[in-house]
Amino acid sequence: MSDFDTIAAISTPIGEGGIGIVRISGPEAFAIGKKVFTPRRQEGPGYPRSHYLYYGHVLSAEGEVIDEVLAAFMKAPRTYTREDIVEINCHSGVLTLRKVLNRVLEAGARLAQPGEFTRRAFLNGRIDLSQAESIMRIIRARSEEALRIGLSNLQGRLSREIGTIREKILTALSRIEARLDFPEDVDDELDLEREVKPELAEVAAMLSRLAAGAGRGHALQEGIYTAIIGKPNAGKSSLLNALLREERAIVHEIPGTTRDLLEGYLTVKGYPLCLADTAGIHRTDDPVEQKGIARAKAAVERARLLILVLDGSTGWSREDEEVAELIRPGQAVVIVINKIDLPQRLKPEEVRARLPGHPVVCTSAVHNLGLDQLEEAIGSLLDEKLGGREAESPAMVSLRHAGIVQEALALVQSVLEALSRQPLELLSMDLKEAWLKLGEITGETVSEELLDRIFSEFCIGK
Ligand SMILES: Nc1nc2c(ncn2[C@@H]2O[C@H](COP(=O)(O)OP(=O)(O)OP(=O)(O)O)[C@@H](O)[C@H]2O)c(=O)[nH]1
Ligand SMILES: [Mg+2]
Repeated sequence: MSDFDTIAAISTPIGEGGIGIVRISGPEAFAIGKKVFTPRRQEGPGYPRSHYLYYGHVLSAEGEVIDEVLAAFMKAPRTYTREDIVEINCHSGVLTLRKVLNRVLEAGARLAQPGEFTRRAFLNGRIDLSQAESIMRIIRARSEEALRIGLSNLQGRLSREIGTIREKILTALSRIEARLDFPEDVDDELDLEREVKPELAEVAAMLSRLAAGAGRGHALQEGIYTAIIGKPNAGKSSLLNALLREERAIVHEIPGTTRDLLEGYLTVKGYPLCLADTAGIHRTDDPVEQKGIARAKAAVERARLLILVLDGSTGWSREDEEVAELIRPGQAVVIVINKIDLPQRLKPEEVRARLPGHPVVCTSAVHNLGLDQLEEAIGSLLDEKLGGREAESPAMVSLRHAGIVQEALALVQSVLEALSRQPLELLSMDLKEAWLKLGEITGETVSEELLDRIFSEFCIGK
């Protein structure tokens, strides 16, 4: 496989739809496009004009019509990949798109790998790596804020911030290196503390700011896994249905109704939640129920947010105690006292005393009471846990970026601490490493394996 052959793929989702696009990119794109596409009108010597839409047909090698299409020929470099591109707008039937793609492959293109079009945009210097990654994030964004972050990163926001930081590290590094290379030229009195420290302190502050926003950015991008837990019959499935405003889960007065995990998506105060309804947790001999309970416990492990449902009509029980013991220290929990439409045997004060430090909300899942308060409580708790809604949203959204920033921050901090004690060689080594690390975000110092890993997460055709 070469980076410069001609590739093709179906670039729209597979399924029935208005249009589906087969995209071809590379040096042979125009030749292949002309081979498979026949314009309806007789075209003159200027054919095909760049960035112009032609009406016509894709024909098989035998001259049979495969589809009626619109084709665009786009000359490099003003294209997505900076190579010649041909896009064929077909009727979006699974079979039609496959046939058109096969015809294109038969005419000399190679099937593109996942993310290969975007990888070429990166390799050809149209976008840097963080911009390439933000394209995937835009496609996958589950909340308005995540989409905004993705778009601002595509426009180069993160790259600019990282660029500034790397520039500052380089300045500090060059001052240290100057002392290393020409010790005699440098005034011994010259104070490293004065020369390098302010620059590096600023770098550390900028990196900390980026790191602080990472958790929130990531949560907004990926969604927050939220488990609804509680003893059998507390009303967990009813609450899921009430929050999703649809009859998703089976609700029944028989305890142990829910056996398997059931998930649904919901946006609460701008946070994308993946809500999981779980089996009621209690001791049981029923093997199916036991499996369900094991899944419920795994969901608790995985969850960033727990909605612990108590039955207000039954009072505190040992089963509630056992469920509450599953909460991990530091885990975000909202406690719900459900069934407030019935005579109450569980007071919020008692719950607060038993499980201190968590917000308590009263609801009736069957009468849709208290749901707004529940959403409020979830929103405030997540604001608190994820670092609040700053005026400016965080730039970072991927764990990869967060990891790199953390590593670079640790290196810069260690240099700052050891500035007057350590040999200059060591300081310079650490700074160089921080500079190189940060280059992995924009792709300036990135390895082939890392590129493979990043782009393999893309979909085919992007
Ligand atoms: N009165 C009243 N009944 C409720 C309320 N919420 C749930 N119920 C009833 O309680 C019973 C159990 O509800 P579910 O939602 O199935 O409870 P669950 O916690 O999912 O139960 P399992 O799946 O068995 O663990 C059903 O008969 C519901 O109609 C409520 O707010 N008020
Ligand atoms: Mg249930």
